[in-house]
Amino acid sequence: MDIARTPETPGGNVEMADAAPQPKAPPMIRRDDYRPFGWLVPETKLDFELGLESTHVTATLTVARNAKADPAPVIRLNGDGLEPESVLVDGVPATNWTMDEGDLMLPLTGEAHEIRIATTIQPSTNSQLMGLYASNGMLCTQCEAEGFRRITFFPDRPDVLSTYTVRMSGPKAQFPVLLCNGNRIAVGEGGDSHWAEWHDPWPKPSYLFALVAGDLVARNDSFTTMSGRKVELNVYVREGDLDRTEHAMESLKRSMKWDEEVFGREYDLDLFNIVAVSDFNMGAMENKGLNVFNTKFVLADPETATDADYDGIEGVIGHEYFHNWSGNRITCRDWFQLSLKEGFTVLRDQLFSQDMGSAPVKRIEDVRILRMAQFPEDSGPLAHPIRPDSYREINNFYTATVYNKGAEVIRMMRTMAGEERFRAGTDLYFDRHDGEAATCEDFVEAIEDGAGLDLKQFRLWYSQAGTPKVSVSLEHEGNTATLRLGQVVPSTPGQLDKQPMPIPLKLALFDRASGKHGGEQLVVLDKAADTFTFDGFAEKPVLSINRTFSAPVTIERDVPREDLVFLAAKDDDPFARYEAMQELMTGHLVAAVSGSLGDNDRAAARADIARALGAVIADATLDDLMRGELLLMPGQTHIAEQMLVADPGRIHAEREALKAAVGAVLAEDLVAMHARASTLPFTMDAAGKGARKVKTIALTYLAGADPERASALAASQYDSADNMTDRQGALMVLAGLGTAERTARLIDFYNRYQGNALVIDKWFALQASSLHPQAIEHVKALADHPDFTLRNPNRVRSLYMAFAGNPSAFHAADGEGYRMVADLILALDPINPQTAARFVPSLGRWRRIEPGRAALMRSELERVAAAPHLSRDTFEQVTRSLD
Ligand code: 0A1
Ligand code: ZN
Repeated sequence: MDIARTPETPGGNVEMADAAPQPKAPPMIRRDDYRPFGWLVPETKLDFELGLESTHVTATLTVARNAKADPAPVIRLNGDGLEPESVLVDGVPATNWTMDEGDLMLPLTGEAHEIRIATTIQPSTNSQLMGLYASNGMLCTQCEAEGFRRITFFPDRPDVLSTYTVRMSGPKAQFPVLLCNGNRIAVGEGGDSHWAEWHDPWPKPSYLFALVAGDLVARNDSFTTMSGRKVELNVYVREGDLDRTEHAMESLKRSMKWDEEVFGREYDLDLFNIVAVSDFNMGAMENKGLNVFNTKFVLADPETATDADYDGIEGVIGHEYFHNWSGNRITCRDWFQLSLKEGFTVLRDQLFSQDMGSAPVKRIEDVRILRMAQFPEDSGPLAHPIRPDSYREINNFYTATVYNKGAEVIRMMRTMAGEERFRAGTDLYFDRHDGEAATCEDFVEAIEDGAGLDLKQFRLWYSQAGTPKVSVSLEHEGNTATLRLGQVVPSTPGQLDKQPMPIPLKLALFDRASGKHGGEQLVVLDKAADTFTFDGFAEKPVLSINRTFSAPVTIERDVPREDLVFLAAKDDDPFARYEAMQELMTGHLVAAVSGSLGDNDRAAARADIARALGAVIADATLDDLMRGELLLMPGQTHIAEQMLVADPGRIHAEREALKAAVGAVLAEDLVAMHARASTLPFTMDAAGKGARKVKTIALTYLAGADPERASALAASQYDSADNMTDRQGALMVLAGLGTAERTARLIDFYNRYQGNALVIDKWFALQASSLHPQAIEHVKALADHPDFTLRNPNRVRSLYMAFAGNPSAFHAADGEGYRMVADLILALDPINPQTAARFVPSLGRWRRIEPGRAALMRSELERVAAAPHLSRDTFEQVTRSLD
């Protein structure tokens, strides 16, 4: 039954005497309903008496009427699961307060008051990991988006900025380190206890508050800013982890320098602390001066972290650091503006990583993430614009759309303006809105004014959901090439009619004979259809379009295979080369799956693909990092996205068959590439990383064609590995095979790294994502493993996210995979709703899956929806998915 619509839609819920009671839907929050808060809170004083079981909090707020808001006789102080122990107004106990849905409603008569409220919270039972919680004996906080209200009563909304002074006290032995935002201004001790007082001079919203208390050690360093100020830097971890923090610290210093050079942004406190915690719902959090990180994005050494882990750490450290300006100095007016800070900061971290390593490879990786995570969101029931119009639970909107598509939208502005003018736009934005809670509209206006762009129509990218489809055809007559472009922005839930949007497309027209083009051009398609002509082509050129992925769209074109082979080999834009290779393989797989290929056509396509891949292996002008990208097969999600309704079983079979065919044709080339790359010693430079990348890719193709040979090679790569990239790559291939080498290496891996949580996460994930035909059984057994727990989000993700992303297992035709994920959601929801709700989208794709499986997926969603006491998070995702 459709419980989403029943409580809210007028007339949609016909009350019947014998109908089961409907759960009450959490209220819908709407962007249009924004009103400024009636009160300002210039100062906030917090006093924490810390304990794992029980922490006593006294909050003293100075409040004053907000002249820019409607008069508010009652102040609403948000609370979640709190009980006020005492409420004082101007030092006098108040009795006239009431409670409303967890919030404290306090009538105030004057222009300004001091409010003091005491509460007691229980960090050790806080399994949601929002607010103040215990993790491995330490205390830490997570307040974005609405966690602060689980600590004390407060106007917990991003447009209420306050200056915080915080005192915390607790047992010295248990909590030798006491940290908060800003600068430590006083310390003291008495008996077994000690205290510290912190002051943050920068007004901030409550979601940026942070506190950490625990037995931690720090890697210490410093950074001198462009104006010559020395900033103390610390990366705090548990004692045994200190020697795995060097990369994090170096990444932080590189981020600080880069933001000065590229965006002119200087750090604004004398201290910057990072703390790593092992229980964390997300990657990391940008609390002012006290970033809290998931250990996954701090700890690394070559023995335990892969090259991807190293890159991830650099990117996330950069991301959180860059938030200091794009997020903290300028924050969001309300949560609908989340992409203001997240889209912009993702773009900033992407550009940073591009500059630190291989720019084209980073661009390809970012596009792959967008296609894997965001395109399905945009074409499914949870589609929303980068600036949503409504939500029930804001946690559900920390999405690939808000983050990654948000970054693409700003990247398009940068492409249209050029780097220099874009910088003028961002300078103006930082200047104009420093210290404010701003909107996406403020950002667009600043870019318009600063960069000199007209973004009137471009604003549609903020309000329209859905990935535009751009149709492309090229005709040739005489000396003229005519390019016809069309665009359709697909309907999405709640948005049936869409306007055409400006789509900046970088393109080049290649001369077939010379393999050269006369210069890259930028065309902006801003109508439903348009035509562009290009003179001076005696012969029909080869079109390279959406180079560098200049717009987040799907290109639909009928292009001869030989043109793709040409571009894959000759395009001077590395992204376009990758794209041509992907298109070559995707085009074939889509045709093969939809049954439109005869045996001869199939064989011819496979031969062409193998030849193109062989050319990539042989191309001496490529470095291995890029070679690896060109050799990657398109993921199953990407292939499924090309079809209206997909059959995961058939896609999997065709994709594996192509892999096997290529592996057979190129066996000797792949083995030679593996041997050549294996001679390189371990280094962290591009050559070293590239060598490791192509080694494992070679194994994956070989595994499809000749499992015994691949297994032997993988086992030897595993046994001789002196780094985690090689070892994990080899084990990934072995985990998918039924050979003798598999079990021994899996046991060895576990024994070798037992006790190292981040590596044991990999051990779970490798098995859950494996191609092994019994992967489902393995996942069930792993769920009963003593190291598995629903209380640690990293562990849950390592088993179940990996499983939900493993098409052959998750989409088992009998629906067992769907049942397992629904069971997980139901078991996890009462413990950690935020993480539980993140598993819903995998089942929510049912409309795009063949009818047999679709019915099974839907019925699992219905089973979840029917459960009593669902969290707001899961309720919203499940009901939207069933709508
Ligand atoms: N602002 C953080 C993301 C984040 C959001 C919510 C969290 O709470 C569970 C934690 C982190 C970022 O973009 O890094
Ligand atoms: Zn962020």
